[in-house]
Amino acid sequence: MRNQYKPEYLLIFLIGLFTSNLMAQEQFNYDESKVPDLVLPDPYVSSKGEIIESMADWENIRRPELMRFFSENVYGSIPMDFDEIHFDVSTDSDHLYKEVALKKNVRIKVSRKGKAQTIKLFVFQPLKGKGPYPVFLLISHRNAQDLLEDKEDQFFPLEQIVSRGYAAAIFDVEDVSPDDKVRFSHGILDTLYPEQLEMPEGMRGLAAWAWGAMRAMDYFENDISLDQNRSAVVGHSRGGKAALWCGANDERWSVVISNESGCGGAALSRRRFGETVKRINTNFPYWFNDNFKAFNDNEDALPIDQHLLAACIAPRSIYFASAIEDQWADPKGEFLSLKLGSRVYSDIYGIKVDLPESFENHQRTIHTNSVGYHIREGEHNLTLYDWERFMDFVDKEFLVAR
Ligand code: GTR
Repeated sequence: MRNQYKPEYLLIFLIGLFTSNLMAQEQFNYDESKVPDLVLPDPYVSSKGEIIESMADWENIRRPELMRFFSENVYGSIPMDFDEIHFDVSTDSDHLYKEVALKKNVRIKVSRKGKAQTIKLFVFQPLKGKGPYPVFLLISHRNAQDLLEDKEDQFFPLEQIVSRGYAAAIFDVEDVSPDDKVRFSHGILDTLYPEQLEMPEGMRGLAAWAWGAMRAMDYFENDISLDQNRSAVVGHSRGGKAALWCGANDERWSVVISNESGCGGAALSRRRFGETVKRINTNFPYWFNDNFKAFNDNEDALPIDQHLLAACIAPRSIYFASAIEDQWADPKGEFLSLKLGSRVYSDIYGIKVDLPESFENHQRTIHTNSVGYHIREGEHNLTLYDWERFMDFVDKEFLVAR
């Protein structure tokens, strides 16, 4: 039979062409031998060529410049101004964890220029022991209510956290900036800071989540049973990127914990391994500011790399965690970033940081002064295993007796 032209053949052909093109573009490197040599910005040379030698040089010249570079080119700066903040607190005695914790439902209402946004913060405070309790705050991109109703899920193992003498707090990013390409502005960006949306260097989703964590910290400062001076901000993956930006901006956090945050978080952007800047900007254009798009396939032009974000958190404590099967997040790039960034802890602040020279792709935990790290077996996730390591580290940092 003679081959007849049918319009659907053309359609199938076009779909085939489109998907094969897409697949050809979507090549991500997982081969260590194909990673080019890394040339990274030097923490100790400013953009004007000044040599950074002292704590004063770091704090007055280099750190402010790096924070500006991250603001302008990556995350957007976090607006600090609002007119009013109000905390409406009710305690809840009938909940799943009532044997071990007092639950506080906090509604944080922030107003600016006649408009307001309310964030729900849940705080679980140990029933035993004596306050003020040190706090772990989780920036949650998973539905907080669901997590609190599911005892099996250990993404936020509040029973274990509370039983170790910590308060466990959580808010859902949905209340601040929904984790959605279309709806992301339907939170503080539309209500409180609409001018940010007009600015290519403005705040977008991740910086908004960091802003939300800062408002939780405002609450901790107002609750006498919580110890805001011993507080840790934790995030997993996209939440871990936000935790890092929050911790770098807000010096009230004494510990900053980033779990498997990968590209645009803990991992070095210049290392060609796993997720790329272009891919993250394409899939999640609302996480970073518009200027970051200029670095798609152009990471070497960035005035920073992610090790310098870790450095900006110094001398406060920092923790990176990776998972061996989470190659998309580039565990080696996360380790190297911590290793290189933590030089500032020792060189500038005189803290003896003892991380191994090289990355090893097997399960291990290293808790050194002010800097913690672990890599575990398994996939991309936040698990009880991770939390137990975080708590061991934070116990040591806060000297909490168990
Ligand atoms: C992925 C994204 C990663 C990471 C992850 C997550 O799809 O590519 O950068 O953030 O989502 O948040 O679980």
